[in-house]
Amino acid sequence: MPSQQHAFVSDDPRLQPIAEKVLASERLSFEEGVTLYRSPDILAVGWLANHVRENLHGDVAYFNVNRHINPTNVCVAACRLCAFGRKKGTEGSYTMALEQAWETAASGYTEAVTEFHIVGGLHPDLPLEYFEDLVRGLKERFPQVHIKAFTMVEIAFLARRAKLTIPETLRRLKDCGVDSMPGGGAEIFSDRVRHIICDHKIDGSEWLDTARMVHQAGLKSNATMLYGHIESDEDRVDHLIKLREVQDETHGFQTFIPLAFHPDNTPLEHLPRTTGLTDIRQIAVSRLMLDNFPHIKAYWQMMTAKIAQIALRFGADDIDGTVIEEKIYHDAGATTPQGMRREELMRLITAAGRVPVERDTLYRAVTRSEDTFTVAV
Ligand code: V47
Repeated sequence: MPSQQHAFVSDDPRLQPIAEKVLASERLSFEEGVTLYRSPDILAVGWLANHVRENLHGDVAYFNVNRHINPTNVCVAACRLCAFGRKKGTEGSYTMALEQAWETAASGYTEAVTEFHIVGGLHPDLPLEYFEDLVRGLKERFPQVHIKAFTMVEIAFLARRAKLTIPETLRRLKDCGVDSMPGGGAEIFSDRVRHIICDHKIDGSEWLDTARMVHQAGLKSNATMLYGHIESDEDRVDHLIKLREVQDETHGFQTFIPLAFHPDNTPLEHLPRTTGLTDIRQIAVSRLMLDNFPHIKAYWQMMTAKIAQIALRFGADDIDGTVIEEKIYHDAGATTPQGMRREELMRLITAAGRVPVERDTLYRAVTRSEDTFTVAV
């Protein structure tokens, strides 16, 4: 049952004016965002986030049946945050032949997937045509499946390599069947932090500009934030506000996904992992600051199924999908399973007191019979 009938109470007097604004649907400021990160009253922060979440989505919690495909881990960048990327020709590096990528798409669970989530390294030699052929081949073989592919970082890289503008690159990718873009590569927009954790990537303003162009091209995208490394509370609020500003302009973001840094096998291995409370608070603050984002995702693979369940009461309305085979987090020490069955995702959501709704990538309800699906339009 939605819990909005209870009144807001908190031992932290700094939360009272924030609560008044949230209850009046007013936008929170930078300083108020910092206060939400620092308040000891996590239950009150969560209550407010849950209030917003239930106003938007009632008791519904979304999941999807998807498959991740990482065509290559070869990457010219050497981001300190990453355990996935390899230099070309070094041990553990791989690049899928197209046939292999299409076979990967078909393998795994028998449940018909509604989405392919495709991201990979910045390969020095793979031309734009490889990715166009990859996507075209997937569309031929799986015409019903939505293709959510290539982060802003990959798009900017592919455009530069092909000597095309970003809008031209987007047009080509759209023409061969890309339907939307995932939210990765945003990390933290602060230049100071970016120089340390991902020096070779596009900077924060380029990421935001690329997202703008994606949305102007008529494609939806997601957005992420990598937290739990060397960023400050102020860096996190700055990141959220920059996303909120682009969203005011374009309305092209669907979902925000906060990603907890996993340090294993990275040059930042000495950093501690985030705690459950940090993860929960991140979900709640995201829901409260991103007043123009329809969805907040508690990505179960990253935060564990148990924390994702709790997050459904602290602002999240989505736990992501079956995934089938995850590499980026598992290379960095994630201990969650590689994938999860549809039934299990539904059980987790139901046990959290929410109503599971299978969605497609555009948040339309999916109805299944046998191993096929239809989408409500
Ligand atoms: O861009 C890389 C992050 C992202 C590490 O859009 C790491 O629906 C933690 O973006 N520890 C890829 N994080 C994942 C991603 C994503 C996942 C699920 C759904 C969607 C979506 C997007 O993972 C990267 C980077 O920000 N990452 N290495 C690490 N060691």
